[in-house]
Amino acid sequence: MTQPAELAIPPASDAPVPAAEAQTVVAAVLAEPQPTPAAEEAPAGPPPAASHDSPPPKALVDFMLQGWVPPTGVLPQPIEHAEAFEARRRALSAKYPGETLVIPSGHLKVRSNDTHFRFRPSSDFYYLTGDLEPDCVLVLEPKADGGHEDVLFVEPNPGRSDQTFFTDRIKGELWVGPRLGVPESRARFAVHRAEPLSGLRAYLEAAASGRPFRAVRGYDHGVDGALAQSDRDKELGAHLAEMRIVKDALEIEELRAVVDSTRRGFEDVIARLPRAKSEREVEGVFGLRARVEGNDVGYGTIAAAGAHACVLHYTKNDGKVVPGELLLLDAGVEGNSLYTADITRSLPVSGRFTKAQRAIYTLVYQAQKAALAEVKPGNDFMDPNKAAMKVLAEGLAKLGILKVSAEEALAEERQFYKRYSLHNVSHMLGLDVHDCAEARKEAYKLGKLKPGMVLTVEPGLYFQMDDLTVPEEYRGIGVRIEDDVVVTEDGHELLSADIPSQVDEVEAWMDRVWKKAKKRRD
Ligand SMILES: [Mn+2]
Repeated sequence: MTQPAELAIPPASDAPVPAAEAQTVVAAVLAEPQPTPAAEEAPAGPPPAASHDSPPPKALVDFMLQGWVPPTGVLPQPIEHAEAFEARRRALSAKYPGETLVIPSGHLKVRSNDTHFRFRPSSDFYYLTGDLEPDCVLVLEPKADGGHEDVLFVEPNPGRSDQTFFTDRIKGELWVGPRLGVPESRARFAVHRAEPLSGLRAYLEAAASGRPFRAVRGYDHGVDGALAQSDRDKELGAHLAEMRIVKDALEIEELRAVVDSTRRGFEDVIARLPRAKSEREVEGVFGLRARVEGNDVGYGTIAAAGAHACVLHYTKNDGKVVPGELLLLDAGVEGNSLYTADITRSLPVSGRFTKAQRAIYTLVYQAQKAALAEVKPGNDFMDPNKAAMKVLAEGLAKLGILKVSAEEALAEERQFYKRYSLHNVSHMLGLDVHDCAEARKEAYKLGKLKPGMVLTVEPGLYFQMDDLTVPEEYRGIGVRIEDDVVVTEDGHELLSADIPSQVDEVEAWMDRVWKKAKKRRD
């Protein structure tokens, strides 16, 4: 997936909050409770019901509350890799001595009326806890003797002790399945303490009145309402993004696994291509792999056939798949660990590139090769981009598409090559497809590549159907080649090396997949 050339970098401040300011932070909140949609914060009173529900008579409630196997009281085992999540919390703790830190998971989001999107926690919250449940809030509470205590606020699980298990269609166990509850969450996520969500507001108000705090914003109405905003929050967001910019060993393993799933998803699509009628079908086939092997796709699949490939984020996927054209497939499996791949291949629907497609494809491939050669520690983040754009500009001049020399086209004040290349070639990749977007410029776009960074390398060329500067034979051709790489101590490792990208190798790959699919059918 491509990203706009300019990253939005929020201003940041490290300045300590004055004590007086800290003491007034909750005033606004106390005066004015924040209205929230029913699904996003449990309202007082009867649990959420729909207009087509019937309220249960008292006799039914009494009947429903009895006759169940009593809970065992056995606490769950800690999640796998609990020590990696713990290490991240300690690293965060060390950065902010004496400050309260608040990181929410976020809430269910409404799709329409009373239906919701499948829940996916905020990346920072997941990175620090491994917890996938909605409405939770992680608080790092400073200890008197240094360090922090990890406090996880969660929705309690009343079991069969009140009627909500069968009447609450948002949280009831018989509506949406079981959730952990308070002591179970403490055991599962190996935090120091877990507390019921009902105590969060009073806790935050008390905590914020006594000492400086920072919160990750925009995910939780309760948190945003209870704590006054400041630049310190943005600094916390930037710091978390910068923590996540260099991946630990576990994260690189997770990324390796989702890139591999994504390869299988691409092969599913290739196997289907001879029969595929539409871009929707391509999206669906890839989506099946993503749901079978992972959590979901990490972003809206771009299944852009023919001239749709010239629209960078063509996620409508409402067109036909026509033999002779290219299919630009930009897709990534998001694993159950929420790390996502981000791969693009431009595939000839019929299995063979035409002469014009081959010429453009090869140019993009050469640009990617040049960019990859610049992915090594100590290089500027922008070095791969510069290398790719030089190759593209020279190629465009050679093809007669650029009417000025490559040098003139590359000049800062012209950048004419961008008419056809449109976007930069790299972004960070991890829990988010455009990972670490809140990092400060000097740590990301204007920074150096470091071992452990995972980024995409994805040059493209896009010739619009109505572009009179382009020879007719190339109009409507869009090519992007996108791979995922990890920076190593002495260069880089191509995580997607098993997904062919050289022009002849792509044709051979498609042949292989088709032969295998035929064998399975016979
Ligand atoms: Mn991308």
